Amino acid sequence: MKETLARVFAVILLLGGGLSIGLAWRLGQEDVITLHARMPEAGGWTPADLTIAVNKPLHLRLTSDDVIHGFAIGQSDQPAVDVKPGEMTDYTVTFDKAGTYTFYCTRWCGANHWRMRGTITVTGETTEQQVTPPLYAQLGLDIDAARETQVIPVEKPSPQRGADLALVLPVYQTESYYRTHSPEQTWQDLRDDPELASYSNQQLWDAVAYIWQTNITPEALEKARQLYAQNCAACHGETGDGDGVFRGEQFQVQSEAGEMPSGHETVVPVDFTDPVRMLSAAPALLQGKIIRGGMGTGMPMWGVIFTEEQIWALVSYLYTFQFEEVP
Ligand code: HEC
Ligand SMILES: [Cu+2]
Repeated sequence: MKETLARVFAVILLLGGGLSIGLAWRLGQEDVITLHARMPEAGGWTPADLTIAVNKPLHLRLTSDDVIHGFAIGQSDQPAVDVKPGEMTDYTVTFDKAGTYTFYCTRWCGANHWRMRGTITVTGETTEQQVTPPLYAQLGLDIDAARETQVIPVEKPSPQRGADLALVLPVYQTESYYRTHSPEQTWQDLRDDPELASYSNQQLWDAVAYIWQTNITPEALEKARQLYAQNCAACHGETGDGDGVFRGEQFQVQSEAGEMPSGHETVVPVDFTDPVRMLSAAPALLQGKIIRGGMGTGMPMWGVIFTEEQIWALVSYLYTFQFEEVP
């Protein structure tokens, strides 16, 4: 009898112990959110909208229900992590500013990969922040207007050759000039300059390439090259000719509400090697398109993903498809 009692007691102890451990575990895990990744056609991120208070850590456990995805938060330095089927990846992030952030998939998981986004609302006091509108908006540029370069260079403009004119060009080399003028406008300004009357059209195009090159550092260009390979090449092509692997996909026009494509119209990715199109585009215009995306086309909006610096670097990188690069 005594022995049986002791046994029952032991079982109760064990059970009780187990229960309290379970309870402690649950309390500890309370604010951990399990975030499921699925290809956009199968639902994308679940949940797709997260909320956390400012300065409070957001604990996520990431897992995939189909293929490998990646997870990153836009405009953040925190590196992307892989999200694998059958595995849990812990990810913790703390926001020190209230606002809305975008998280997104970083691995090409299918034709709709870039639609795989979600939002994190960070609640708390919003500090008064002066938000400067992007340059294209400040300039009142109509970024959707049709453009066509009238004067096409015979040879690919070379910054190296253009450096010969460096001494006669100081006025045109400022960052604000570079960002607000298309290569063609810059060329025209040079052509109209009586001081430069003795130079040939091609020499002035080389000078335009030189002005471009002086407004981007090799480091920034290298970072942009990587961003382009990861985020843009699948549509615009490795060589910028618009012939990426997803070129064959139908670029369908989105509905006004931004729903998944259902329309019949298609728009193909822009060919960045086309001088008729690209030499008439100012950096401010390309920046605007990258920030905003192509209204209703397959061009994603990147404003919420990249920092301003990254977008300017990408813009400068796009001209490498027009100008010769200095080795
Ligand atoms: C899912 C496919 C897709 C991806 C990914 C994509 N684009 Fe595009 N992009 C397009 C399409 C389609 C257009 C044409 C849209 C339009 O004309 O409005 C376009 C247009 C543009 C334009 C406008 C060019 C012009 O002459 O008006 C720029 C600039 C651009 N993309 C840059 C980028 C950059 C930079 C990235 C990567 C960060 C990128 N795109 C990623 C599909 C894509
Ligand atoms: Cu994905």
